[in-house]
Amino acid sequence: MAAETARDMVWARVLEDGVFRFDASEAARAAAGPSLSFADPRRREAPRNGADTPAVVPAFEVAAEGAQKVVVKLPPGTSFYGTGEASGPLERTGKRVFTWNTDAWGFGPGTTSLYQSHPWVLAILPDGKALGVLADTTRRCEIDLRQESTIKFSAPSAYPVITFGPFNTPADVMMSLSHAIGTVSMPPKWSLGYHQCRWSYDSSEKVLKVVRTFREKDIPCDVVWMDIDYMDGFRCFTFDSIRFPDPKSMVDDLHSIGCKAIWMLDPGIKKEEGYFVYDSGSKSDVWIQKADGSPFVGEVWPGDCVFPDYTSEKTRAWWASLVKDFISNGVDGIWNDMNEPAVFKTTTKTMPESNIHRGDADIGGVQNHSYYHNVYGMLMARSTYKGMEMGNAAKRPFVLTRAGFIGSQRYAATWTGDNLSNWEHLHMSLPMVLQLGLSGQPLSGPDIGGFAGNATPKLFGRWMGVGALFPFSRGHTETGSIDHEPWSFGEECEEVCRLALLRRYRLLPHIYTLFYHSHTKGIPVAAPVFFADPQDPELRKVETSFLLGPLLVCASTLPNKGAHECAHKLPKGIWLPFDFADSHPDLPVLYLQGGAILPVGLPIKHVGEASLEDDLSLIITLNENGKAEGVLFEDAGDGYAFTRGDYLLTYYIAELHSSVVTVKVLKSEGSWKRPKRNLKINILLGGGAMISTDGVDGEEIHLTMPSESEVSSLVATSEFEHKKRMEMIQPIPDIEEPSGQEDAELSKIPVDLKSGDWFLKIVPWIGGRIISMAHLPSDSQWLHSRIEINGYEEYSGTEYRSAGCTEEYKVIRRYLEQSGEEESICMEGDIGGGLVLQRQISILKDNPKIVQIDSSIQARSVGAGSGGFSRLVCLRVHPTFTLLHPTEVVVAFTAINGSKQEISPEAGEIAFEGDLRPNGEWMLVDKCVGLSLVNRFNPREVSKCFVHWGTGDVNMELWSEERPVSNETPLRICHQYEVRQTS
Ligand code: MIG
Repeated sequence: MAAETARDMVWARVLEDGVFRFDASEAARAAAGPSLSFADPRRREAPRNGADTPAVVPAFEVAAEGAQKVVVKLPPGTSFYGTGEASGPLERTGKRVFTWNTDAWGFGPGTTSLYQSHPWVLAILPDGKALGVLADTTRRCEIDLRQESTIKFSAPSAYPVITFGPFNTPADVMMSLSHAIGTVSMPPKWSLGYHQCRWSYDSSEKVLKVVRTFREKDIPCDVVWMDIDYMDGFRCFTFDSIRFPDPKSMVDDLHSIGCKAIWMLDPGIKKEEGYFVYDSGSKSDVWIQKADGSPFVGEVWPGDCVFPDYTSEKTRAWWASLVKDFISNGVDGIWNDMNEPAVFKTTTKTMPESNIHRGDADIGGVQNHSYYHNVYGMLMARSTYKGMEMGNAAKRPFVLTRAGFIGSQRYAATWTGDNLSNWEHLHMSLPMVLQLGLSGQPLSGPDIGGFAGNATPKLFGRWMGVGALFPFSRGHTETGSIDHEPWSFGEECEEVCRLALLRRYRLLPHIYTLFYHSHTKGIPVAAPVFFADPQDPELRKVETSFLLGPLLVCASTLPNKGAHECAHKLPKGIWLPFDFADSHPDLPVLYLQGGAILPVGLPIKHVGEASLEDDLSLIITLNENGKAEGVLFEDAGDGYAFTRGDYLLTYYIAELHSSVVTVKVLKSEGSWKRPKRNLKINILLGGGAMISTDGVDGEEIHLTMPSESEVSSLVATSEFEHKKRMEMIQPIPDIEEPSGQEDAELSKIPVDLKSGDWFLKIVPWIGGRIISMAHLPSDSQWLHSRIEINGYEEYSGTEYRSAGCTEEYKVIRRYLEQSGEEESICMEGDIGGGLVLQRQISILKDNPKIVQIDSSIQARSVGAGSGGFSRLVCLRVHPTFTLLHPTEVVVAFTAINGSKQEISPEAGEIAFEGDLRPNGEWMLVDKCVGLSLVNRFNPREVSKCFVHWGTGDVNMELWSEERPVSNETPLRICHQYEVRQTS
């Protein structure tokens, strides 16, 4: 019921020209909690003077309990971005995101909640102007972009909506947003080098060996990471005394070869008397409480844990002082993991929403966990940052956080969490990094090579090729995987990694300059290609290329096609390709925009190797008028002297006059003196060709342009040479089965079944499993969809993964809708002893709302001695469904005996037999979105129904009776799924 409507809506000018705050009503305005996204929350509250009026006005709808819906309607042809850390395509029309920080191991393109929350949408209007909309709530918020050109937010309590613009360009919106939420803290320059991580390099020797190997092999690297196993029994702020007996001296050794060390700190503190962190935290009363006021205890790595309540200054100060002491062990940076916060062995994967935070009044006061859940990670990072500052005020803190909220770039970098080693995740890593950039977080990157599973050489090399050009560049992999260092995948891959990283280091002067701009102005470092021309609708979905300022990086995420073989859509104007004589079929292709000067450095192996006196190069593409300009920021690379003017910011220009190009310093800023250094000038001509000359930096340098005909012959020669080079170079061989079957499986392509209301993905090579079951009208992905596990599967026995069943299924029939049939697939897998498991999956032609799965265990060649007929078999249907709202779901049905049943997650595991079985239908009800997944079956075929609630998922199993089968007596279960709207 809309108790309050647009009539009551109030608005105010805030922050700066073009920025407005809207509230559902005066009362809603008063009820809204303080901002946690704003760097200075008072700026959201203080009206500004001005005469401007909002061009875009949101419509509010408030339900009786205070839940608030906001709709922003924009002109047709609007494209959506932002929404923070979210998977799926870059252009977000058609998507729905729920802001709820979640430990999302193995997420897929359809996952709706990842580790971070950004209730923020960037809209590019049809004319190229841009508008940003922030729903300033910490609560679980639905961002619904399913309806074209319409933004819908809904959250359970009052919150203001802030609109930024429309402004002329998306960069203008991002700058304006940064005036609200702040910018990225200036990263130390070393943190823009390459980082090597794994779970875990688990001894000092191993850590040093890895770093020394980088040096021996001439592969650049600046940082090595210590994952949880460095700790003594996962106790934060401790070191394992055997494997890391003397961390300080290990770090001294690392420093002596130019490498930094980053160490993990999780929020879960082992509940153990005598452990100094637990004791001092208990004494200071810093733990999050249960509703009854006692400390909440949840299980994480160390076992039973308590959790610091970072919502109070007292707790943050306590944590920061621990961090400060920790720094003295030689800690260059800190990695905050598991801070959604993740809690093991719970259905919700986190702590109860009824837990109590004793937050300070200025951030919202005492509230339950549902209020602070999404900002917990950011507040942890904030206090970690503070502790690093206290530990060494002369250094810029470096913190990496997994969980975050809009604004967390002020304290920490981030990565895109536990991705998978496959091509889909390589692809997704590009839009994810871009999306974070468009949500205020410029310093991000994926686990290069993929976290879960084993990469193949090709995948790893390609991922490094593009990963080396992400703002944050770190290789990482899970425990138990094969080695994932640049040299772990054969010579060709190693060479690609070396080239990729040397490229990054040559570009570091530019990347560092971009970060200076991002820090001072709030523009993203890696931006989508449409930033170069927001009016061009064809650029708005481009997601395999991105801009680093005027530098365009074009990658390929296709296994069988290099970037040089793909057609890249270039923005209008002049874009000239170039390389560092390092072009390679497995590396991205680089272009420089007309009118740009790109500063590049030497191919160094770590940041400390560079000095201000080093040679510098400028790569130049002249525009139509024969002009170009560029900028370079230089300083000590760490510390804060730059804020007091101790830096050198140089604006270079190039101008062509009667066939002579003059390159000079237009102006410079800062108190650093320009050193005497060589400056190499390279003017791109096209096709990779360039003319070069040397001069002295700061002085005017002249270059004579070749004649037009000379230019075309230089271009032709260069193109020819380039082509020859690409043909000669050995690309990384495409070994599809390098190390165990799993990788091969990951690289196969699922069979799509798309018809009516459903879109299914089926993987015949993994037990004929369905890994995705998307209901199109509601945009719900029901199955828990990881390619290696879960989804919909069937067993031929009562044991989990019954022995004797081949994983590989044969597709024996496939009907497509186009051929006038219903969309269906029939598969068969050998389960041994002359038996097969046959499964037909169909979307019914006469009722496209229904998916039908018809399975049977049949006898094929059962004879004397085959073992078939005497074998007891049971057909067990085993689907795993994702719980989008784990606290608001139930399994509901009417039993054969007429009783009504509602099973909630607390039930854990429960079986229904005899009269207690559902009467032919049961359903998974999501009360939050008002949808139910109805599962119909024939009770005569089903002897037992079984519910198993897991962590964020549920199994609803159907078991046949257990008996032998013959030709005449197959075992069969035919059942259906349909989605029903429930109110
Ligand atoms: O439950 O510390 O995302 O990067 O290697 C897993 C071990 C905990 C999750 C992180 C991952 C890290 C891993 N952590």
